[in-house]
Amino acid sequence: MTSPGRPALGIGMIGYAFMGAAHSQAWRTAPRFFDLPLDPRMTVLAGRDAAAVRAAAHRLGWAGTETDWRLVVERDDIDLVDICTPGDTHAEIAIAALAAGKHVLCEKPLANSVAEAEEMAAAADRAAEHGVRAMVGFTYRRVPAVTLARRLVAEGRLGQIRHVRAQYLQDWIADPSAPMSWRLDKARAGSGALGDIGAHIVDLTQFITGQTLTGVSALLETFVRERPLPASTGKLSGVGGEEMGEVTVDDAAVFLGRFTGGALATFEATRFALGRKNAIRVEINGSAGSLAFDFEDMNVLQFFDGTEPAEVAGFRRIIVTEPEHPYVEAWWPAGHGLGYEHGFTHQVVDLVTALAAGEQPTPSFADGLQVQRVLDAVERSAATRSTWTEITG
Ligand code: SOE
Repeated sequence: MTSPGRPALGIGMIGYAFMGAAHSQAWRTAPRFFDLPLDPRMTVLAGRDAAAVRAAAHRLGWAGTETDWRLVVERDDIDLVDICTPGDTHAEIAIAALAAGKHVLCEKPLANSVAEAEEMAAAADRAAEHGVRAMVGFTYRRVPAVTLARRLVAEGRLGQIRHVRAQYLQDWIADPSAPMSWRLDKARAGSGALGDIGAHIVDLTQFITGQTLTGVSALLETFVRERPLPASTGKLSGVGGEEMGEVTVDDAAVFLGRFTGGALATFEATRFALGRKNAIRVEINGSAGSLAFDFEDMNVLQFFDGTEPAEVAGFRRIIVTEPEHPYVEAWWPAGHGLGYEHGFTHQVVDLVTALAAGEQPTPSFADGLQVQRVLDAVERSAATRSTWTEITG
């Protein structure tokens, strides 16, 4: 679909697995439901396997394909590069794209190390001098109930924040026979549950509270250290004689933290919480009220107003589907609910709106770098068994 009369925004996307599919639906859907100031064109999809990338482009709605991301970055009809590849390629692609004058949307976590994230943030600063923008994809910020939570905190409805409790619970590798994948390989993913899902709750809690973490004390654990390889490249050591690969990342991360405003925080990120599929839970207690969110009930925000008389006070279950709620007016009548994919669509809406206004979209690469510093502090704290590790920089 094209929007005549609006400046075109040529998109080149790199990668087409889970995140590529999620971003593709967002680029397809955003202009159909929202009145965007620019006309995003799904111009080219890049992947190394020519036949596979052609099939993916056809399925996901991309006009053309390339088998080398460098060719995407060089193309004159590309204004924005959308990076949906594993973390080990983020820095190289993003820095090259920004140097070529292309806006960048990069999947989270921003990078596999603080050093890479620093280079990316510096590249984004240089590009911003020429009006070229970079954004990192912490998409859960754009769940309407989460955006509403931030709004309530900013309005002072919670008073002074005292406790932040956050969990990200999944169970997709709780079974030891679940195969190796790039997400379990430190060289490709940077870290395990910590960077993949812990990064989300660090970003979410900082986003909702408007504060940042100042230090952490952490534990990391890898419960299953070898897993069957899907390909035939590993050593033979499994019980059934199957080829096994070494898991080089954490399976779970648990840490304490303190926020700039003095709030005490607890975080838990695990892929071993049997029965919990994508339970992102955030609970915040302030001097005037409390909030609770659970992604497994993502259209709901629980709010306790501590200023109400005790005889009627209690957590209220706000169904966040009213036209007054963030992003909702563009969608369905009240009560009809949104899903996982809508966060990605809202991300495109906010990004395109900021680009058209010549403004910096958020979260920026500097925000992504700050989250990376938190992840790094967690790893250092766990490795040194130190009781407290400051987040500096
Ligand atoms: C896998 O754990 C994963 O796909 C993450 O990589 C995503 O960021 C999260 O949204 C869902 O789970």
